[in-house]
Amino acid sequence: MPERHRGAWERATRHPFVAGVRDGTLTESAFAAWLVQDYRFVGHLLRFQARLVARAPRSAQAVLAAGTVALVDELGWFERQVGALGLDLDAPELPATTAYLDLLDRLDGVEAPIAMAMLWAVERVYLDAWSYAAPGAPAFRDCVSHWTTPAFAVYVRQLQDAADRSLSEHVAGPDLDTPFAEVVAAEVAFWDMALARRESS
Ligand code: HMH
Repeated sequence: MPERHRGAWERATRHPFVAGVRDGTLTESAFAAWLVQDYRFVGHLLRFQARLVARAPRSAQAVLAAGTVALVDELGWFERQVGALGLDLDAPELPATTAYLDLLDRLDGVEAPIAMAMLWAVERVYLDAWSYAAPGAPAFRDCVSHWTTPAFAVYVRQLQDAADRSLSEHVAGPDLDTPFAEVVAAEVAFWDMALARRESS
């Protein structure tokens, strides 16, 4: 799938935000804006994924349920990061965040195997983006290692396998390109949003 959308995938996974994490040129305020908005995103992703567990094929339940528990832990991780930097978790939701949450809500209404494939895309884009940033400038290393641990890579692979399996068993001739392009565009807009906040937040 990333191969068929090479240009867009690179814009999402080698975005200037991620390049700034890598070389240390990312401003603290852009990072702070991203952290607070991503906390909201993960909170919504948890709800999306919990509903997906409930409607997924039997063979996909284990990986989705384990991932759901991991998202609960991840919210705690965000709270610790945000607390350490003294940021406000109640900062307003920005438009690119709202647009991405709306996309998750739409994916909540598509067949479960397609929604699973899109969940894989959401996670894979982070694996690739943070891997591109690795090891990252010292200030951002904690984040980089969070999304580049071998366990996260294994999870992303398991999601892919589970999505492939349920697509082949349950959906004939799915259009994955349209929702995939939407996910990747939402990722680019999310990074753009954080970078645009570099002076103001
Ligand atoms: C915007 N995309 C965004 N945030 C995340 N935390 C992930 C993907 C991966 O969970």
